[in-house]
Amino acid sequence: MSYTLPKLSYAYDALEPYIDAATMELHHTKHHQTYIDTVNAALAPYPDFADKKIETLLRDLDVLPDAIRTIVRNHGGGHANHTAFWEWMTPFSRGEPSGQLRIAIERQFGSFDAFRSAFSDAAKKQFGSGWAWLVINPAGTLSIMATANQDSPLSQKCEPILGVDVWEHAYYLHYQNRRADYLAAWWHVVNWERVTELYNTHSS
Ligand code: MN3
Repeated sequence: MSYTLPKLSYAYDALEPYIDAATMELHHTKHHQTYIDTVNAALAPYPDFADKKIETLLRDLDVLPDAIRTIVRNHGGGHANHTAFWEWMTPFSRGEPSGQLRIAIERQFGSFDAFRSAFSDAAKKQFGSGWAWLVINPAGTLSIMATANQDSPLSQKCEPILGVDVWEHAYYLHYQNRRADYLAAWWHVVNWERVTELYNTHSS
């Protein structure tokens, strides 16, 4: 078994004007595909590991042979992170969360605006390539975190329920070096229904 590129549930131009079609197509067909091809090639000689879900491997990198641990962390992480990222965006964003997720965000961060501001800060301050995340931490509460490169919160026993890619390839074509402008636009396409679904799954 090997990993394959997931189909998007929307067209490459569906997130415009916030995320442009050229960035989406390149990001999906080239960047994500390369992570998949690289991790598949590394896992090919290890069928016991290749048969597992990528999330399972990322949750316990220590059990992997030395020869493939870094490739799984970087390229397997890239595959898992991007697979989730496409689902965290939608042309039909309702703008803000509601229900139990909203209550949990307000309890943890004071208000939705305070959460959005703290999450954006984590994304802006991530030096170089990486991600900012909203996770369910091992204590079962919500936390904001950032990771470098393609490191997954799963490797730190945290369950990501929302994440934003702040590698330059995610925004440079349209926003050049203006990461803050990209982030401000990205909030318009967040798929809160998907975030809620993940919250409900992992918080119970
Ligand atoms: Mn990316």
